[in-house]
Amino acid sequence: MDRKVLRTVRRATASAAALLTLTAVPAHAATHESDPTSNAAAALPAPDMAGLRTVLRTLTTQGAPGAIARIDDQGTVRTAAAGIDDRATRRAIGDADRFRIGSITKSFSAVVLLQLVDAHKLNLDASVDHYLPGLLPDKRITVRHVLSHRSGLYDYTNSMFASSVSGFEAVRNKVFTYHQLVQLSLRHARTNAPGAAYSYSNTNFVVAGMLIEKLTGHSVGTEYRNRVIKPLKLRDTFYVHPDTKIPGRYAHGYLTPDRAGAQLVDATNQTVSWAQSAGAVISTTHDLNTFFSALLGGRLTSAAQLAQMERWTPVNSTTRYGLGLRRRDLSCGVSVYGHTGAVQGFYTYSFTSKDGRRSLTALANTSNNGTVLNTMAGTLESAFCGKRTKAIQVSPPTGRGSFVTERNVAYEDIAPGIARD
Ligand code: REY
Repeated sequence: MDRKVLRTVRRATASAAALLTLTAVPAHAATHESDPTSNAAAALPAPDMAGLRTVLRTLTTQGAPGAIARIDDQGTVRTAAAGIDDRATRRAIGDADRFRIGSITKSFSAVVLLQLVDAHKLNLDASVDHYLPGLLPDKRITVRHVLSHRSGLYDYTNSMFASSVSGFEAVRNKVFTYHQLVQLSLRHARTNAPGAAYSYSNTNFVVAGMLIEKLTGHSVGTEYRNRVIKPLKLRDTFYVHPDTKIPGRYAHGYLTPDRAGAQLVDATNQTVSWAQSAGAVISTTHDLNTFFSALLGGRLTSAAQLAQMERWTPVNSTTRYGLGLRRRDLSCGVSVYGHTGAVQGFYTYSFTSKDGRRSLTALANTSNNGTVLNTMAGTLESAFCGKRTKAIQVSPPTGRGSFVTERNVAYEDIAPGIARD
């Protein structure tokens, strides 16, 4: 790659990372701030496609075999790709490739539950115990606490994946019940009192899956299909648990071992039973853009329930969490709405504008690589901030060093428990 281009990307990535500075925003009870105004797609600068392609190429130099991005903008489609989707055949990665979306599944689960609120079958402020008696040890934990990661339920994946490759191999073909996963969490002390702090935990969205099954009498797969996949005609979106294969054309996912220099592990085939309603959906860039456009465009829930999803708890200086929904504040002042996903072999970012009319989904087919994850944040900058070459100076409020390592910030953003890497 051209040296100058690479330098520009490095600067852009560094400035994006600086903006992700962890200023340790105290995650008290939800603050419910309102959103910045005027983030409608029409008011956004044109996407920077050259910048986006450069970010994708950079990802392939940082350890991702391949990377793709797709922008859907009021009927205009823009795609970019770099690298390969299969290290054995060396096939080029492409926009039609299906992949595992990890925690973006949480947004699907939240939508199902908010539709149930719309149908008066669920009350966000009721105790989980009201619907699932005896499951949790603390009756003060509400449905809202669970969907906003404020329950204090320990994330059992922290201990499960303390060693990334052996932890993964131990569960890749396992089938867990939801109860078993909750029990794994309850072996550990809770991280906070209900409602007192934000602490990202897969356990919360396992409980969400249990609520879906209890209230509807159907599996989460059936509910995703009936309430999201079919109405939005998402032809490339699947919930196949406990099947281990991705149907049709797909990108292989390559897990990066903890030991530097070790060979990537092909992690494509797995049950994802350790995540289920917290992370087991399969999709494409097209379908995820359609999903978040529909959600923010108000086509999946009532306006009242979308407003509930957008009651924000601070995570760090640039990220907030609603109900199964993230908000990221970009360097140009634009806020975008969506989710990130990390499942072995796949990192995904999927975000849309306030009105849902411009969406970006980006995939890199590796994981457990903090550099790749952070560089991916650059796809949001290119897609929503357009051409911005000037590096932004971040002055830390404390006067201490502001350049917290990219690795910490990104891991915190996806799942804080992984930060110990
Ligand atoms: C699980 C470990 C990450 C991923 C996780 N994913 O909680 C949910 C999400 C569904 O937020 C694994 N990391 C990796 C490790 C770290 O094993 N020791 O990066 O492949 O999407």
